[in-house]
Amino acid sequence: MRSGSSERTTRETVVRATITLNISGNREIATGQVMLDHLLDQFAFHAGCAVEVTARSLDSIAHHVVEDVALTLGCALSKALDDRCGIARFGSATIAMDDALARAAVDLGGRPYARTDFGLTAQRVEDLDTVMLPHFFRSFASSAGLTVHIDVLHGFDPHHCIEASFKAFAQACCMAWSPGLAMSGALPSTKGLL
Ligand SMILES: [Mn+2]
Repeated sequence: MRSGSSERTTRETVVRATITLNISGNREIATGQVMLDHLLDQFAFHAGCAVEVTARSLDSIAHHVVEDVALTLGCALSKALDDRCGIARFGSATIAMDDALARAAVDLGGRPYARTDFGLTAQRVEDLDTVMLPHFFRSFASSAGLTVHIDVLHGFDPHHCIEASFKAFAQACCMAWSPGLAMSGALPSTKGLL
């Protein structure tokens, strides 16, 4: 079973994260931010993984919590992927949520890159500043060792646009870390190194 845990303690936050792949287990997420909790819960459910995340802010700055949760969860994911042998490596999904249509493509090959276009004009959704969304995915990509491209193709309700993006990212990740039919347990790279 692929599982990984990570802890990050700074003068700004204390974050703990555990992720177990391909299991419909616990989703215990408490970051102190309701929209972030909601999005991570959607991610865990639709990626088919168990996720535990707790975050405590030491400086009451929301920006630091979002960034550090992304870094810590990404680090836990990298540990869960271990040597990355046998995974499909690539995944993609397009998800509809009422007016919103979001597409995500993922490469779990160890190359950190995130490009996101949420098409949002809203500056804030619930208690989340939307400027934090690209930052979340950049932070997650850097510590998880993944490439992600997210595009909201249509949509006018910002909550739907963001939630559909996390669901698409979740399904793309699930496809990418599931056993690759062509891989037979091998490293998914012709280079011989990820
Ligand atoms: Mn929602």
